[in-house]
Amino acid sequence: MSRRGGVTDEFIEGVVTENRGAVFDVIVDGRVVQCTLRGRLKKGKQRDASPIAAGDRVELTMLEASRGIVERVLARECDLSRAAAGSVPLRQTIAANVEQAVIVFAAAEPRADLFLLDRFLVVATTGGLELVICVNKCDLVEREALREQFGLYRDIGYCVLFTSAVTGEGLDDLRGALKDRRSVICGPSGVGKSSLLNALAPGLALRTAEVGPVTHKGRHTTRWARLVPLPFGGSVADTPGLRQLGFCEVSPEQVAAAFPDLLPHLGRCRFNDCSHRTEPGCALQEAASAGEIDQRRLRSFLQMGGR
Ligand SMILES: Nc1nc2c(ncn2[C@@H]2O[C@H](COP(=O)(O)OP(=O)(O)OP(=O)(O)O)[C@@H](O)[C@H]2O)c(=O)[nH]1
Ligand SMILES: [Zn+2]
Repeated sequence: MSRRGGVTDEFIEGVVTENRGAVFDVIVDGRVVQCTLRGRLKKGKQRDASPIAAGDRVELTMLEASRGIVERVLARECDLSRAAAGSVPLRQTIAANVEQAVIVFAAAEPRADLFLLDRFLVVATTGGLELVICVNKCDLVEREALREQFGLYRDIGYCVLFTSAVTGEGLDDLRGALKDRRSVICGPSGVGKSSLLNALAPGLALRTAEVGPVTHKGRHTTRWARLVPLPFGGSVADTPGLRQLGFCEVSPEQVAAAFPDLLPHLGRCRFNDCSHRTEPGCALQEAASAGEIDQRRLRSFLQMGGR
Protein backbone atom coordinates (compact mmCIF):
# COMPACT_ATOMS: atom_id res chain seq x y z
CA MET A 1 0.00 0.00 0.00
CA SER A 2 1.35 3.46 -0.79
CA ARG A 3 -0.04 6.92 -0.25
CA ARG A 4 0.46 9.71 -2.75
CA GLY A 5 -1.25 13.10 -2.41
CA GLY A 6 -3.95 11.63 -0.23
CA VAL A 7 -4.83 8.99 -2.79
CA THR A 8 -4.35 5.43 -1.69
CA ASP A 9 -3.09 3.08 -4.37
CA GLU A 10 -3.12 -0.55 -3.64
CA PHE A 11 -0.41 -2.40 -5.47
CA ILE A 12 -1.47 -5.66 -6.94
CA GLU A 13 0.82 -8.57 -7.49
CA GLY A 14 1.42 -10.34 -10.75
CA VAL A 15 3.88 -12.57 -12.57
CA VAL A 16 5.73 -11.40 -15.67
CA THR A 17 5.20 -13.80 -18.55
CA GLU A 18 7.10 -11.96 -21.23
CA ASN A 19 9.48 -9.06 -21.51
CA ARG A 20 9.05 -7.51 -24.93
CA GLY A 21 11.46 -4.65 -24.48
CA ALA A 22 9.48 -1.60 -23.40
CA VAL A 23 6.32 -3.57 -22.59
CA PHE A 24 5.82 -6.52 -20.27
CA ASP A 25 3.01 -9.00 -20.12
CA VAL A 26 2.01 -9.60 -16.52
CA ILE A 27 -0.53 -12.18 -15.40
CA VAL A 28 -2.82 -10.87 -12.68
CA ASP A 29 -5.54 -13.24 -11.49
CA GLY A 30 -5.34 -15.17 -14.74
CA ARG A 31 -5.62 -12.04 -16.91
CA VAL A 32 -2.87 -10.54 -19.06
CA VAL A 33 -2.04 -6.95 -18.15
CA GLN A 34 0.30 -5.04 -20.43
CA CYS A 35 2.70 -3.06 -18.32
CA THR A 36 5.39 -0.50 -18.61
CA LEU A 37 7.98 0.20 -15.96
CA ARG A 38 7.85 3.04 -13.46
CA GLY A 39 10.65 5.37 -14.57
CA ARG A 40 12.88 4.92 -11.55
CA LEU A 41 12.98 1.17 -12.16
CA LYS A 42 14.16 1.49 -15.72
CA LYS A 43 17.81 1.78 -14.84
CA GLY A 44 17.47 -1.21 -12.56
CA LYS A 45 20.52 -2.61 -10.92
CA GLN A 46 23.53 -1.37 -12.81
CA ARG A 47 24.68 -4.86 -13.64
CA ASP A 48 21.41 -6.01 -15.19
CA ALA A 49 20.66 -5.63 -18.88
CA SER A 50 16.99 -5.39 -17.91
CA PRO A 51 15.40 -5.19 -14.46
CA ILE A 52 12.63 -7.61 -15.43
CA ALA A 53 12.53 -11.12 -16.82
CA ALA A 54 9.84 -13.70 -17.43
CA GLY A 55 8.94 -15.27 -14.11
CA ASP A 56 9.56 -12.15 -12.04
CA ARG A 57 6.97 -11.37 -9.41
CA VAL A 58 6.04 -7.72 -9.53
CA GLU A 59 3.78 -5.20 -7.87
CA LEU A 60 1.85 -2.93 -10.16
CA THR A 61 -0.79 -0.26 -10.27
CA MET A 62 -3.55 -0.59 -12.82
CA LEU A 63 -4.10 2.24 -15.28
CA GLU A 64 -7.12 0.68 -16.91
CA ALA A 65 -8.54 -2.80 -17.29
CA SER A 66 -5.63 -4.30 -19.20
CA ARG A 67 -2.81 -1.82 -18.70
CA GLY A 68 -0.61 -1.15 -15.72
CA ILE A 69 2.67 0.17 -14.40
CA VAL A 70 5.18 -2.03 -12.64
CA GLU A 71 6.14 -0.33 -9.39
CA ARG A 72 8.38 -2.90 -7.83
CA VAL A 73 10.13 -6.13 -8.72
CA LEU A 74 10.06 -8.58 -5.82
CA ALA A 75 13.23 -10.37 -4.79
CA ARG A 76 14.02 -13.42 -6.90
CA GLU A 77 14.34 -16.87 -5.41
CA CYS A 78 16.57 -18.06 -8.20
CA ASP A 79 17.13 -17.47 -11.86
CA LEU A 80 18.87 -18.52 -15.01
CA SER A 81 21.23 -15.76 -16.11
CA ARG A 82 24.02 -15.28 -18.56
CA ALA A 83 26.28 -12.44 -19.63
CA ALA A 84 24.46 -10.21 -22.09
CA ALA A 85 26.03 -9.72 -25.50
CA GLY A 86 28.12 -6.55 -25.72
CA SER A 87 31.30 -5.08 -24.33
CA VAL A 88 29.87 -4.05 -20.95
CA PRO A 89 29.59 -7.02 -18.55
CA LEU A 90 25.85 -6.96 -17.92
CA ARG A 91 23.74 -9.79 -16.65
CA GLN A 92 20.83 -10.97 -18.73
CA THR A 93 18.27 -12.95 -16.82
CA ILE A 94 16.71 -15.53 -19.09
CA ALA A 95 14.03 -16.61 -16.61
CA ALA A 96 13.39 -15.76 -12.98
CA ASN A 97 11.90 -17.77 -10.12
CA VAL A 98 12.15 -21.07 -11.92
CA GLU A 99 13.13 -24.09 -9.87
CA GLN A 100 14.30 -26.37 -12.62
CA ALA A 101 16.11 -26.09 -15.93
CA VAL A 102 15.25 -28.54 -18.68
CA ILE A 103 18.27 -28.36 -20.95
CA VAL A 104 17.39 -29.62 -24.41
CA PHE A 105 19.95 -30.78 -26.91
CA ALA A 106 19.33 -32.71 -30.10
CA ALA A 107 20.73 -36.17 -30.69
CA ALA A 108 21.40 -34.88 -34.23
CA GLU A 109 20.48 -31.95 -36.47
CA PRO A 110 21.98 -29.92 -34.95
CA ARG A 111 24.79 -32.07 -33.64
CA ALA A 112 25.12 -31.73 -29.88
CA ASP A 113 27.99 -29.56 -28.69
CA LEU A 114 28.72 -31.15 -25.32
CA PHE A 115 30.97 -28.28 -24.28
CA LEU A 116 27.95 -26.02 -24.63
CA LEU A 117 25.85 -28.53 -22.67
CA ASP A 118 28.42 -28.35 -19.87
CA ARG A 119 28.13 -24.55 -19.94
CA PHE A 120 24.37 -24.80 -19.56
CA LEU A 121 24.91 -27.13 -16.61
CA VAL A 122 27.24 -24.61 -14.96
CA VAL A 123 24.89 -21.68 -15.49
CA ALA A 124 21.86 -23.58 -14.21
CA THR A 125 23.72 -25.01 -11.23
CA THR A 126 25.03 -21.56 -10.36
CA GLY A 127 21.46 -20.24 -10.55
CA GLY A 128 20.42 -22.78 -7.94
CA LEU A 129 18.25 -24.77 -10.34
CA GLU A 130 17.57 -28.45 -10.45
CA LEU A 131 18.48 -30.05 -13.73
CA VAL A 132 16.98 -32.24 -16.38
CA ILE A 133 18.89 -33.00 -19.56
CA CYS A 134 16.55 -33.73 -22.44
CA VAL A 135 18.03 -35.34 -25.54
CA ASN A 136 15.50 -34.74 -28.30
CA LYS A 137 15.26 -35.99 -31.89
CA CYS A 138 16.07 -39.50 -30.72
CA ASP A 139 14.25 -40.76 -33.80
CA LEU A 140 17.25 -39.65 -35.88
CA VAL A 141 19.92 -41.66 -34.10
CA GLU A 142 20.57 -45.30 -33.14
CA ARG A 143 20.21 -46.23 -29.48
CA GLU A 144 23.84 -47.23 -29.25
CA ALA A 145 25.08 -43.84 -30.48
CA LEU A 146 22.80 -42.10 -28.01
CA ARG A 147 24.15 -44.08 -25.13
CA GLU A 148 27.70 -43.41 -26.24
CA GLN A 149 27.18 -39.68 -26.43
CA PHE A 150 24.96 -39.02 -23.42
CA GLY A 151 25.33 -42.07 -21.18
CA LEU A 152 28.11 -40.29 -19.34
CA TYR A 153 25.67 -37.72 -17.99
CA ARG A 154 23.46 -40.45 -16.58
CA ASP A 155 26.51 -42.07 -15.00
CA ILE A 156 27.39 -38.75 -13.39
CA GLY A 157 23.95 -38.71 -11.84
CA TYR A 158 21.99 -36.28 -13.98
CA CYS A 159 18.42 -36.97 -14.94
CA VAL A 160 18.66 -37.60 -18.70
CA LEU A 161 15.50 -38.01 -20.76
CA PHE A 162 15.49 -39.27 -24.33
CA THR A 163 12.64 -37.81 -26.35
CA SER A 164 11.27 -37.35 -29.82
CA ALA A 165 8.66 -34.73 -30.56
CA VAL A 166 8.04 -36.63 -33.80
CA THR A 167 7.43 -40.18 -32.52
CA GLY A 168 6.30 -39.19 -29.03
CA GLU A 169 9.04 -41.23 -27.40
CA GLY A 170 9.85 -40.08 -23.88
CA LEU A 171 7.13 -37.44 -23.78
CA ASP A 172 5.48 -39.04 -20.74
CA ASP A 173 8.79 -38.78 -18.90
CA LEU A 174 9.15 -35.15 -19.89
CA ARG A 175 5.57 -34.40 -18.83
CA GLY A 176 6.31 -36.05 -15.51
CA ALA A 177 9.42 -33.91 -15.06
CA LEU A 178 7.53 -30.68 -15.82
CA LYS A 179 4.32 -31.41 -13.93
CA ASP A 180 3.60 -29.03 -11.04
CA ARG A 181 7.01 -27.41 -11.32
CA ARG A 182 8.26 -24.03 -12.46
CA SER A 183 10.71 -24.86 -15.22
CA VAL A 184 12.72 -23.10 -17.86
CA ILE A 185 13.34 -24.98 -21.07
CA CYS A 186 16.56 -23.94 -22.72
CA GLY A 187 19.17 -25.07 -25.19
CA PRO A 188 20.54 -24.23 -28.60
CA SER A 189 18.34 -23.15 -31.48
CA GLY A 190 16.55 -25.79 -33.52
CA VAL A 191 16.79 -28.64 -31.02
CA GLY A 192 13.00 -28.85 -30.73
CA LYS A 193 12.16 -26.96 -27.54
CA SER A 194 8.98 -25.47 -28.93
CA SER A 195 8.07 -28.70 -30.71
CA LEU A 196 8.32 -30.59 -27.42
CA LEU A 197 6.13 -28.09 -25.61
CA ASN A 198 3.60 -28.14 -28.42
CA ALA A 199 3.53 -31.93 -28.34
CA LEU A 200 2.95 -31.90 -24.58
CA ALA A 201 0.44 -29.09 -24.58
CA PRO A 202 -1.20 -28.70 -28.00
CA GLY A 203 -3.06 -25.65 -26.70
CA LEU A 204 0.19 -23.72 -26.70
CA ALA A 205 0.56 -24.15 -30.45
CA LEU A 206 -2.66 -22.20 -30.92
CA ARG A 207 -1.30 -19.33 -28.99
CA THR A 208 1.93 -19.37 -30.98
CA ALA A 209 -0.05 -19.35 -34.19
CA GLU A 210 -2.06 -16.36 -32.99
CA VAL A 211 1.10 -14.39 -32.43
CA GLY A 212 1.89 -14.44 -36.12
CA PRO A 213 5.14 -14.53 -38.04
CA VAL A 214 6.18 -10.92 -37.45
CA THR A 215 5.98 -11.06 -33.67
CA HIS A 216 7.54 -14.50 -33.72
CA LYS A 217 10.56 -13.04 -35.41
CA GLY A 218 10.56 -10.23 -32.89
CA ARG A 219 10.57 -12.72 -30.08
CA HIS A 220 13.76 -14.24 -31.36
CA THR A 221 15.54 -10.96 -31.67
CA THR A 222 14.54 -9.83 -28.16
CA ARG A 223 16.04 -13.02 -26.77
CA TRP A 224 13.72 -13.18 -23.79
CA ALA A 225 11.65 -16.03 -22.54
CA ARG A 226 7.90 -16.52 -22.50
CA LEU A 227 6.33 -18.11 -19.46
CA VAL A 228 3.40 -20.42 -20.22
CA PRO A 229 1.13 -22.40 -17.92
CA LEU A 230 1.03 -26.14 -18.51
CA PRO A 231 -2.40 -27.79 -18.79
CA PHE A 232 -1.27 -30.65 -16.54
CA GLY A 233 0.05 -28.34 -13.81
CA GLY A 234 3.13 -26.21 -13.49
CA SER A 235 4.61 -23.65 -15.82
CA VAL A 236 7.48 -23.44 -18.20
CA ALA A 237 9.48 -20.57 -19.61
CA ASP A 238 10.11 -21.28 -23.28
CA THR A 239 13.30 -19.57 -24.33
CA PRO A 240 14.68 -18.76 -27.76
CA GLY A 241 17.70 -20.83 -28.72
CA LEU A 242 20.93 -19.61 -27.23
CA ARG A 243 24.01 -19.87 -29.40
CA GLN A 244 26.29 -18.61 -26.69
CA LEU A 245 26.24 -18.71 -22.97
CA GLY A 246 28.65 -16.21 -21.50
CA PHE A 247 29.23 -16.47 -17.79
CA CYS A 248 28.23 -13.71 -15.48
CA GLU A 249 30.01 -13.80 -12.15
CA VAL A 250 30.67 -17.52 -12.13
CA SER A 251 33.48 -18.49 -9.75
CA PRO A 252 35.82 -21.49 -10.17
CA GLU A 253 33.99 -23.12 -7.25
CA GLN A 254 30.69 -22.69 -9.05
CA VAL A 255 32.15 -24.29 -12.15
CA ALA A 256 33.35 -27.18 -9.99
CA ALA A 257 29.88 -27.59 -8.50
CA ALA A 258 28.62 -28.53 -11.96
CA PHE A 259 31.25 -31.26 -12.27
CA PRO A 260 30.28 -33.83 -9.66
CA ASP A 261 32.31 -36.37 -11.62
CA LEU A 262 35.52 -34.38 -11.02
CA LEU A 263 34.80 -33.24 -7.47
CA PRO A 264 36.26 -36.30 -5.71
CA HIS A 265 39.60 -35.61 -7.41
CA LEU A 266 39.80 -31.89 -6.68
CA GLY A 267 42.24 -30.70 -4.02
CA ARG A 268 44.34 -33.85 -4.35
CA CYS A 269 47.06 -32.57 -6.68
CA ARG A 270 50.68 -32.42 -5.53
CA PHE A 271 50.78 -28.64 -5.95
CA ASN A 272 48.16 -26.43 -4.34
CA ASP A 273 48.10 -24.11 -7.31
CA CYS A 274 48.02 -26.93 -9.86
CA SER A 275 46.60 -25.78 -13.18
CA HIS A 276 45.66 -29.41 -13.94
CA ARG A 277 47.41 -29.20 -17.28
CA THR A 278 51.07 -30.25 -17.22
CA GLU A 279 52.10 -30.44 -13.57
CA PRO A 280 53.43 -33.71 -12.17
CA GLY A 281 51.19 -35.28 -9.56
CA CYS A 282 48.00 -33.74 -10.94
CA ALA A 283 45.16 -35.81 -9.56
CA LEU A 284 42.80 -34.79 -12.34
CA GLN A 285 45.18 -35.69 -15.17
CA GLU A 286 45.96 -38.98 -13.46
CA ALA A 287 42.28 -39.77 -13.05
CA ALA A 288 41.70 -38.94 -16.71
CA SER A 289 44.60 -41.17 -17.81
CA ALA A 290 43.26 -43.98 -15.65
CA GLY A 291 39.85 -43.58 -17.28
CA GLU A 292 38.23 -42.62 -13.98
CA ILE A 293 37.04 -39.33 -15.40
CA ASP A 294 36.18 -38.36 -18.93
CA GLN A 295 38.94 -36.52 -20.84
CA ARG A 296 36.50 -34.23 -22.59
CA ARG A 297 34.74 -33.30 -19.35
CA LEU A 298 38.12 -32.37 -17.89
CA ARG A 299 38.88 -30.16 -20.90
CA SER A 300 35.46 -28.61 -20.55
CA PHE A 301 36.07 -27.93 -16.85
CA LEU A 302 39.43 -26.26 -17.56
CA GLN A 303 38.04 -24.22 -20.47
CA MET A 304 35.43 -22.77 -18.15
CA GLY A 305 37.96 -21.74 -15.55
CA GLY A 306 37.39 -24.60 -13.11
CA ARG A 307 40.14 -25.15 -10.57
N1 LIG B 1 13.28 -35.55 -36.42
C1 LIG B 1 12.87 -34.73 -35.46
N2 LIG B 1 12.70 -33.41 -35.73
C2 LIG B 1 12.28 -32.59 -34.74
C3 LIG B 1 12.02 -33.08 -33.43
N3 LIG B 1 11.65 -32.02 -32.65
C4 LIG B 1 11.67 -30.94 -33.45
N4 LIG B 1 12.04 -31.26 -34.71
C5 LIG B 1 12.21 -30.34 -35.85
O1 LIG B 1 13.32 -29.50 -35.57
C6 LIG B 1 13.10 -28.18 -36.05
C7 LIG B 1 13.28 -27.16 -34.93
O2 LIG B 1 12.27 -27.35 -33.96
P1 LIG B 1 11.82 -26.18 -32.97
O3 LIG B 1 10.81 -26.75 -32.05
O4 LIG B 1 11.47 -24.95 -33.72
O5 LIG B 1 13.20 -25.92 -32.20
P2 LIG B 1 13.50 -24.86 -31.05
O6 LIG B 1 14.49 -25.51 -30.16
O7 LIG B 1 12.27 -24.38 -30.41
O8 LIG B 1 14.20 -23.72 -31.88
P3 LIG B 1 14.33 -22.13 -31.53
O9 LIG B 1 12.94 -21.61 -31.37
O10 LIG B 1 15.06 -21.58 -32.71
O11 LIG B 1 15.13 -22.06 -30.29
C8 LIG B 1 11.70 -28.19 -36.64
O12 LIG B 1 11.81 -28.37 -38.03
C9 LIG B 1 11.04 -29.40 -36.00
O13 LIG B 1 10.04 -29.96 -36.81
C10 LIG B 1 12.21 -34.48 -33.17
O14 LIG B 1 12.02 -35.00 -32.07
N5 LIG B 1 12.64 -35.24 -34.23
ZN1 LIG C 1 45.99 -30.81 -10.88
